Amino acid sequence: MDTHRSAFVAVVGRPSAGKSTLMNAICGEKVAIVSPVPQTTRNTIRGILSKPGCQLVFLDTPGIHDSEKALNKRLRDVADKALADADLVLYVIDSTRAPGREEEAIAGLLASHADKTFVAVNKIDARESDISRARLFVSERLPRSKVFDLSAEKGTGTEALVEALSLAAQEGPAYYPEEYYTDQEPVFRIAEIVREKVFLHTRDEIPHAVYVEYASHHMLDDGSLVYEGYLVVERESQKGIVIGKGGSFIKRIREEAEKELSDIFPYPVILSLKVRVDPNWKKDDKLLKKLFR
Ligand SMILES: Nc1nc2c(ncn2[C@@H]2O[C@H](COP(=O)(O)OP(=O)(O)OP(=O)(O)O)[C@@H](O)[C@H]2O)c(=O)[nH]1
Ligand SMILES: [Mg+2]
Repeated sequence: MDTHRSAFVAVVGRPSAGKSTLMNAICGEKVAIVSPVPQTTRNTIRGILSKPGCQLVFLDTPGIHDSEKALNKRLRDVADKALADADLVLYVIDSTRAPGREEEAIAGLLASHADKTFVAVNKIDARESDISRARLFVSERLPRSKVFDLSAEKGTGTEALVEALSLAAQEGPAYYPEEYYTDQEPVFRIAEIVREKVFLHTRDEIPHAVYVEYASHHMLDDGSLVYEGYLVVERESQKGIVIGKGGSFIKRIREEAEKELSDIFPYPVILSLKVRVDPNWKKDDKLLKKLFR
């Protein structure tokens, strides 16, 4: 019998390049939350693809962003650690955007990993997509890396990439049972889905001002899970926006999240959400380390 192969694959790239969308498309499940807001992902999210004889464990990371703010530094550390832990690297480039300084910095970071780096030129379905510009950028900086044109959103072009990653995986065990597609704890996934709804329905600084704090959970006799938590914001004015007129906004978040969570879990999820203000949460290094790993 053939030997089993496996690999940890770090998914890296600029914010909003489509890393989480691509990982979800490959794993066939919504493992990581997705939104048009840059820096949606704040943790390393594992997505697992098991095929006969091979398991790929994807490490979806926060987009690498040039900035010295404490939060951005923390997100960069999370991505750096995933890179260090990975056997292979999947570098996602948004073909609709001109590669600027940020893209240059990421390509520079990956130069020493070129042999184990696979490049996804993403969003080729979009009207603004410029595949040759992205390919030229890659060929000049990572000439030894294999490049794949794809659309993570439409799920087209991903098979060839998965095939190449599987071939590059070395002999190794299946780290997770075959039916697992992620290793996230239910309470973490619930908080993420709630955060996604906030990201999808707020603008400007609000998405980045929010985190979801877990308080407690319990099961009801009918088998439903009750999750209690806080939407933590930085300012009193943001609290008003997140609650909405007569509680309308938070109700919308709750209802949309509950609906989606009931598809993800085999039991209904009931959310009890409150809003609280913590003006310093983004400056608290200890808290950031605990929240973003
Ligand atoms: N047209 C098009 N849009 C895409 C594609 N892939 C992702 N997007 C969109 O791009 C936006 C960002 O996608 P994400 O998957 O959240 O990007 P990300 O790289 O994980 O972003 P961060 O977590 O913020 O670093 C979302 O609005 C997606 O719907 C694609 O193949 N085509
Ligand atoms: Mg993401």
